[in-house]
Amino acid sequence: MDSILQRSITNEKHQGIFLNDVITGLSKPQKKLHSKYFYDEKGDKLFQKIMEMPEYYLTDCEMDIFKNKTSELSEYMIDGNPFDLIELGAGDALKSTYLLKYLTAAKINFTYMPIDISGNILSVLDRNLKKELPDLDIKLLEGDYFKMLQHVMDGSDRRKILLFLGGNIGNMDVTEAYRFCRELYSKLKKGDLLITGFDLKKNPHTILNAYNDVRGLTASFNLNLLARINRELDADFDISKFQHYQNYDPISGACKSYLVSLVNQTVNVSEHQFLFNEHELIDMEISQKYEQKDIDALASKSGFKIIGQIADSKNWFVDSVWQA
Ligand code: AVJ
Repeated sequence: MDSILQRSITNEKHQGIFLNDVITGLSKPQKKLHSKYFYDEKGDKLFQKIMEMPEYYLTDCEMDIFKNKTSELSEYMIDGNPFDLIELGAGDALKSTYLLKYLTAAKINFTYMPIDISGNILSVLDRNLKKELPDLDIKLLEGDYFKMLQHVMDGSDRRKILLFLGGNIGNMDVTEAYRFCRELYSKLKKGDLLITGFDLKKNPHTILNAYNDVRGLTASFNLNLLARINRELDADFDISKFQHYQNYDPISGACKSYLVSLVNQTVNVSEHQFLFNEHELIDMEISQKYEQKDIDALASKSGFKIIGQIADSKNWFVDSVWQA
């Protein structure tokens, strides 16, 4: 089976958008960088290491669901008609592979369509899946979620099931998450499904420890974005003059990471100059934690109906099944 690699934009255009986002973010009164840019080759590797840390429970929890509750999960998906299984931000698809194996073994007629902005990770995924599941019908989509989703929807009348796993929705604040779900809803047809992972509120120490790890991997993950900007955008951040600071607010559920400037300094990015005062922060990432009422509100406000939900054995993480 041939997997067609669809690309929405060229590399040069990618770089242009990256530069523009960095300049815009660092020009704000509260300096901000977007965590979606954490994932270059180095960042991918650091995130792999983060997922292997015992403190970082999210992956283990969702793995528990996909490994041990696969049949329950697939019951929501199977209705006798062929469908497209579209994974937003597939990465290495470690979790979804359990589902793909299950559906393939059950002779379900579906096409797997992973969407990712990293073409590098998609080719790795393709190679691995070809080995493990030679009969899987797969179509790789490299680029922006909504552009690729639109591309897939155009002229297709097959049922769609979207996967948005790993607590990726956590990288949006509550308003952004609502806009995101609303936009997904507007692209889907009635009856289509969205399956999303939510990391739940729990003992605040457990949450903070997952992001404030003693080995400093999360710190390196954040600092790597400055290094990436140096590598790709002709910039001169002195990485040793920034320090990672992590914070969790158990009331709002926002787990946030910042970089603190340790001195007064000037940083050049292409032709632009940015002044950092000592102690000034760059807002780097949010990992939003949810409680059930927040999930219910998000689903109904964006037009979906919750038809099922599967938790891991500790009840720390859920995959929520929504119908358009
Ligand atoms: C990939 C968004 C789920 O927020 O938990 C891990 C990224 N950041 N450690 C998360 C991340 C710091 C992760 N997600």
